[in-house]
Amino acid sequence: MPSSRFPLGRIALACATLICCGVAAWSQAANAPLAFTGADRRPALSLNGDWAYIVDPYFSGLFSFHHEEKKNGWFLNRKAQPGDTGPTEYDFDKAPKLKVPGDWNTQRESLFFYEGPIWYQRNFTYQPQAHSRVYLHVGAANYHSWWWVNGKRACEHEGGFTAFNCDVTEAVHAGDNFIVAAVDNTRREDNVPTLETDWWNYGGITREISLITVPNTFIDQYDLHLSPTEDGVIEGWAHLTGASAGAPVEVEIPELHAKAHATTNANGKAAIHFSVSGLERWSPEHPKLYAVTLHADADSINEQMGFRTIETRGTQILLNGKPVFLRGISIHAEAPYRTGRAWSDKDAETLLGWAKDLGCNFVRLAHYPHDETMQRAADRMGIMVWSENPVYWALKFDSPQVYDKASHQLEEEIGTLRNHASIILWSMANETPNNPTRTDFITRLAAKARELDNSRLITAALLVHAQGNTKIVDDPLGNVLDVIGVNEYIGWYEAHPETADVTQWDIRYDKPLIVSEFGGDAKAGLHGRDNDRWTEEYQANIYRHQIGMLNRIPQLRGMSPWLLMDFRSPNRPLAGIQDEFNRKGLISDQGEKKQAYYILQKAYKEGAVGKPE
Ligand code: GCB
Repeated sequence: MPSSRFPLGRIALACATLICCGVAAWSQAANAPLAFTGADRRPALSLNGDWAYIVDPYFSGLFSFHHEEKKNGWFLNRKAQPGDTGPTEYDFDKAPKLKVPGDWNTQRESLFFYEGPIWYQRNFTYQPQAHSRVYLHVGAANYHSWWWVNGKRACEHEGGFTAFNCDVTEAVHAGDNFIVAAVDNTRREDNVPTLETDWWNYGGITREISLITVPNTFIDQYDLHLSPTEDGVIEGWAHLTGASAGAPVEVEIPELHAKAHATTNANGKAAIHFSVSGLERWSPEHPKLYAVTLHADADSINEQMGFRTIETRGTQILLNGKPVFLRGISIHAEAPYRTGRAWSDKDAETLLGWAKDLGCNFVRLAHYPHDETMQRAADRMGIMVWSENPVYWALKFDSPQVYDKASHQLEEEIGTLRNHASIILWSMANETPNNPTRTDFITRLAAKARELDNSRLITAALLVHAQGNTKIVDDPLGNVLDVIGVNEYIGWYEAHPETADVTQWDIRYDKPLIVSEFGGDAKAGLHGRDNDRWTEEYQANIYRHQIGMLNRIPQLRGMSPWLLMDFRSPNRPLAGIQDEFNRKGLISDQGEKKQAYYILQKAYKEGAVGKPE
């Protein structure tokens, strides 16, 4: 049954599936996966670990030789029996293993460039509890995945960077169980992102996976934030599934001796509004988190949450009512030292620890929603976050199905991450082509983001154009943004680092501006003169001249240079220098700090770049 939460999105996704893979009956039969807030706070049986895998480039585990969906596909996890009338040509018990979480590309040399379907299987034992529901919680599987439990369809999911939850209550039983999944990272024109990106298309179950148990009536989503208009008031809502109107919901912050009582309406949603006194607001200088408990019926969730406000006033960004300058850096979800997709607390703490050491109070988590472990680390460490939708470069903006995919991923991103105080900006897109179809698409997406969460600011990284030495920011998308992001590569893709000294900015919006990217490649340890491309000196020279230029932009309220750490990209084949890495990191993938790191660090620590007002 399609879920009532995302009815339109799911129908559109079902159609898209039918076209691309011919799995006609699939989406109707399986449950639509749901986004939950705080799924990682639920009691869980971890399914991390070794999973058997079978590489299946022709997807013959699911399709017959005439490309019809098989009834006896590999999801049955069949074992050959004496007397069988035909062969069983797969056996998960004899298959090799992959670590989950983990992309497959960095675990097997033969899978390094692989794009296509791979089957996963693992056994688990389970004891169902009375009056409860069981969900398979998947942190992320890139890009398209199909899930079966004990041979029964569980769900299908599209989108490689958002968490989802499949209801498997009817499929699990007491004792021995098994899960089979097919994960397909094939790039397609009508996917989000689309065919072209500048990062590695890491495939697989890339984030943590577990079974979570909830009572029959439970809180699937909740939103709590400090009111932007009423001093000392926390407001928001909680949504209960399986509840009728009038169900009581309670929110408690023991440290503040604060308790709120609310009741659900006919849609299962309870509006929350209560006063607190003595609240210490979350900020980078004081990342105070409170234990918060939500109760409803037999359900309860224990959260760790910070409270702060974020707004704009003219060209200023106000955090807790005070102007702030966002000293940032961009970050890909690339794992430090081992490469591959980042997922662990240690990955998050290493990346954000470097950002802190650099003097940052802000990070741009590009170019897709990062793992919730990253947002939780940012909450703890006091780092403001720009969280981004994978609307990257030239999607098929004229396709309603593509819009539905982008909008669905945005719903999952906000639905999952909405309570992290660290997130101050939802970014709608990166470097999209300036035309009316694109503008209409992203305008609708921004309206959707505001409808889902009006307590944060909306941004996007725009392209700029130039007349002589003047950079002009006039993309009409700027009209729908609260904060304008712009990317520019003076000294790398255009002109020379020194050209920044004579560059003027003509910004047609009276809004705060973030230079969301600038930079250049340098191979760690490669030295030369300031004008020798690929050397640390060249990159450092770009940063020196950029900092001078940025200080001449009166409405500049933040920056997130491209980027903290080198990352793998198949677009970067230059042998001996790039070797399939984008080398614009201030730190190499092996943790070596380049010269430009120290230049930016000095500017941030001495307050020599940017001003809050
Ligand atoms: C950009 C993109 C980013 C690329 C970067 C580069 O403008 O937004 O994804 O990786 O340039 O290095 O070219």
